[in-house]
Formats: sequence, C-alpha cells, structure tokens
Amino acid sequence: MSASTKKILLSGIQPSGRPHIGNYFGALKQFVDLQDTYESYVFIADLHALTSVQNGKQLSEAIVDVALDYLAIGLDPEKVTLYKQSDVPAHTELGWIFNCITTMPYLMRSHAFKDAEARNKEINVGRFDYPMLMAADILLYEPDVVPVGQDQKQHVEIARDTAEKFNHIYGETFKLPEPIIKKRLR
Ligand code: LTN
Repeated sequence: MSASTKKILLSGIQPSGRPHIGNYFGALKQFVDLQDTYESYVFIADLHALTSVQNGKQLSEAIVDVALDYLAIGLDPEKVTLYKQSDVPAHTELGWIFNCITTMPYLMRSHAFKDAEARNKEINVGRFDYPMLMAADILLYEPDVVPVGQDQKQHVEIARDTAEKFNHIYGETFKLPEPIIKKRLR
C-alpha cells in the first residue's frame, strides 16, 4: 500500500521519567507492531511533562531518554515521523482555541483531574487543561487511530467530544479518531 492510502496513527508519551515495562506493553509496543500498517506519527509530549516536572535539566534528559527508548524498542524513523511536541507550535495554538469552546465543569468531570485534585488541591492550570492540549495533539493530524494505555482512554474520548463540539460550532473540520486500547493481560 502506498503511503498516501494508509490510515493514520498518532500517539505520544510524556517524558516524565523513564518509560517502564507497563508503558511498553500498554502502549509503546503497539506503535512498533503497527508502524508498517499505518502512516505513523509518534511524539514526545514535553509540554505535557511540564505539568509535573519543573526542573529543566531533568526534563531535557527525560526527552532524550524517551527518544532513545523509542529507537531501542524498534520504532523505525524511516517509517515513522518522530518528533517533539514543543517543536510544533500548532499544538499549543489549537489547544488555546479548544480552551475557548470547552467549559470548566466539563473538564472537572475527568478522572485524571479528580485523581490529581484528590492528591493535591493546588493543581496547576496546565494540569487541569491537560486534555485540551492532548485533544490538539491528536486532532491536528487527523488520525484514524490513537493507540494508548487504558489510563488514557478518557483523554481520547475528550478529544472526540472536542472535535464534535468544534465541528458543530464552526462546521465540519476534525475527524473523530478511534482509540486502540490494549487489553490487560490478566
Ligand atoms: N497523556 C499521554 C501522553 C500524550 C498523548 C497525546 C498520547 C500526550 N498527548 C496524544 C496520545 C495522543 C500519556 O500520559 N501517556
């Protein structure tokens, strides 16, 4: 199949510490398994990591570690477009536009927000808004599929809701992506 007729896959991983075996089986392995079937975009979500890492040196190192791990597990840069989120300003630009069509009560219903708030009331605004940047990460590339771990399922649903909401307000623009969730082994 030529590149232009392949379906599109997009996913990312947050560089806040070294990816572990759970990330590997939960999400990363799927990127490798699917790289021949899909036109793939896989990125390092460094702006998302800023919601929890505020040490520049630590973040720079984690970015390089994730890049090395991507290569080590067998992602082929000849086949897959590998990039760093902050190198593409459109992610934050579209994230802002999504902020303006999304309500606070809607975001307050997210599991990730409730969990974070239960642990610490003083969560930062970036943390609260995490799903809007993630919706932008996804919808910009018009992917057909978004392979993620089980813990990210709701974030992909939020991206779908946001696409629908935008399309409703401004006219048909964004494609609704399907999550691919790996079943737990047991
Ligand atoms: N939230 C994800 C990382 C992530 C992502 C994305 C995954 C940021 N943007 C877009 C898929 C699509 C995580 O913590 N693993």
